[in-house]
Amino acid sequence: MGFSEEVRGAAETIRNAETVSVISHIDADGITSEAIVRTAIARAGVPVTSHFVRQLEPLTMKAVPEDDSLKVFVDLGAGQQNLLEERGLSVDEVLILDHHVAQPCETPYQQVNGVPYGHTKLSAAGVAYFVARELDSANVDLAKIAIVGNVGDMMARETLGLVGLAAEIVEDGIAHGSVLAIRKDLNCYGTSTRPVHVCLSYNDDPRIPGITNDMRGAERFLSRLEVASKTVDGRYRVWEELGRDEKKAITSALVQQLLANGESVDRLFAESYIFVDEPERSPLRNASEFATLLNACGRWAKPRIGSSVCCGDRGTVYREAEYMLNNHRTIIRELLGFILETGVTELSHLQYLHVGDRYPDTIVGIGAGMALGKLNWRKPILIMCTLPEDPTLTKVSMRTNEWSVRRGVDLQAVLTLASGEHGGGGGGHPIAAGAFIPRDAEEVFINRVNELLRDQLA
Ligand SMILES: [Mn+2]
Repeated sequence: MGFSEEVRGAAETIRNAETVSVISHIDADGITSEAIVRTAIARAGVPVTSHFVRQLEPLTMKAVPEDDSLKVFVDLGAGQQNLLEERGLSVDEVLILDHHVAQPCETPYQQVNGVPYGHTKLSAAGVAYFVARELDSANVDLAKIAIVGNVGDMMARETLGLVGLAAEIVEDGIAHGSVLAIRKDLNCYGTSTRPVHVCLSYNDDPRIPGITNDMRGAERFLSRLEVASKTVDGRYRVWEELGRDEKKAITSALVQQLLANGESVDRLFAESYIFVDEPERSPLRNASEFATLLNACGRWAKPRIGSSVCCGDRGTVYREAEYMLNNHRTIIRELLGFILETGVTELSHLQYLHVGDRYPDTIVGIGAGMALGKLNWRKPILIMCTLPEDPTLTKVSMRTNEWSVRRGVDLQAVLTLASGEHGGGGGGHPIAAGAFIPRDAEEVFINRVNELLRDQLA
């Protein structure tokens, strides 16, 4: 069986269902997956409800309703089939749409997953999109939301744009008229909402001497090029609204700057995805900023708000989502200040800090990522925090950058291995990963992570 057969089979199962319960994850990929699946199922005339979980583990299995509905697990489930089995779910009441590596399981649950077929750059939102399109070709309007999920799950980062099946979704979005793909845009976050100099100074992929982490340097850079930083009415301009010649002047100067420092220009450009049906300078205007808004909703326990925004809600719910985003940024700024003020402990291949119970574990990783650029960016950063709901556990978040990944660092591998040695669990990506460990193992664990990073760089 191939991926397309799995997609067709899933559409068939959904069509034949009396009612459906969707169980999804609270990050941008999970929220977009849920929005796509729920919309497509409702359009097919099947009653559907949904449930969000932070992760699928024994404690959160209670979110899975005990009824006769078809349970559709999205962005989770593949790696937790044993839990479905323990719960006594039968083959004909489960459908898994996921992109995580499947764990072996006795019960042959129906699944759509690109990974076994080599489609490793397709997130759950992408899988959900193909099932939705199979249910009804009119569901191509959901391509935009699928792109947000894929970009939010870092499917475009390594390859500087979506590739493979995810690129097919982009083509659908372009044909539908809601998506604009800019082939060689600046590889930078915040091109629709951030002042250009802020955008440039926050970017560390690639790292540009004199601009990265240097907001004044970035401002001077723009004024040297005679690019006006503000509009006539005094508002800061964003990258997206600059003229073609202004963009060209900036990127040419950045190329020169990188070459002068002997740095590669490989990562200066990337494909970006603009949603032409969203207002300019809105966080919904491009895929990566839209994903941040959804992550803000999910990390502060309001995934449904994000889901409603995906489904087109632009009224009071959208204002609440904007509030979540601003609040999210304020607390992350505080966390960043705390990390920098407190300082990290440096080991040979690692820098770390324990923030205790001051910040929710759902945002600690983001703070770690931001702090890295302001600390010794050559060493991966590890931040620990305690979990108020379980004082015996410590949540570990790690972040590094493309520079280290290119040199062999893989944080997911490190954390999975090191946490496994203490009966904990980890996951993520080479550049960003997290894990849970027993609290009393912290010290041994830190030293082990340092050792594993040294081995990876050897
Ligand atoms: Mn995902």
